[in-house]
Amino acid sequence: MNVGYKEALKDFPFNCFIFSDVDLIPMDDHNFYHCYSQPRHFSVAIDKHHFRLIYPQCFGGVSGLSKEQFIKINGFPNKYWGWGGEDDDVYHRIILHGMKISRPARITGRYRMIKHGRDANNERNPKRFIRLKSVKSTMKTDGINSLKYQLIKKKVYVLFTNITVDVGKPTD
Ligand code: NGS
Repeated sequence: MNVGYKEALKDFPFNCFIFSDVDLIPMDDHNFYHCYSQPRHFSVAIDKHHFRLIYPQCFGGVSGLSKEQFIKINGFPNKYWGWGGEDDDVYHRIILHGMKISRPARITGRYRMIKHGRDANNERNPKRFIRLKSVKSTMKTDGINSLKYQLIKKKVYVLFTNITVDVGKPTD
């Protein structure tokens, strides 16, 4: 997410960023992908979860933040390796900065999740729960201001740009 933000800004001075899991397909085109006065959670009703929000603090799937909102929260954390928790970390960052989550109505925010197995090297991250306990202090130093990566390949297509990067290995 952070790499996408950084790389997109090299191409154009965007002021709104939508982050979407690649397995989520919106079902209703009234679910407008633009930025709102508060950070937006778009994927509120996923078929896999019986078209319900699985918990009120959920911010995973498809989300959108203005550049200003993104900078305020120092972007996404970089210290979550493997599956889970990074979106909950962002939820806490938003709340800790005095913002609220904005959402579409359940009928509009419906999605289909493409069925797939777990990606190789994307096991559940056992450290996610402990990390989530210290967001208030870690958000200041872990985020867009500490992002490190090496650009390997950038291929521009008509509707999207495919970026390959090396993000290194976990250090703690
Ligand atoms: C929570 C995860 C989130 C994840 C959400 C939905 O449990 O990162 O499930 O996942 N949080 C933690 O593990 C702490 S889903 O079933 O849609 O793949 O986004």
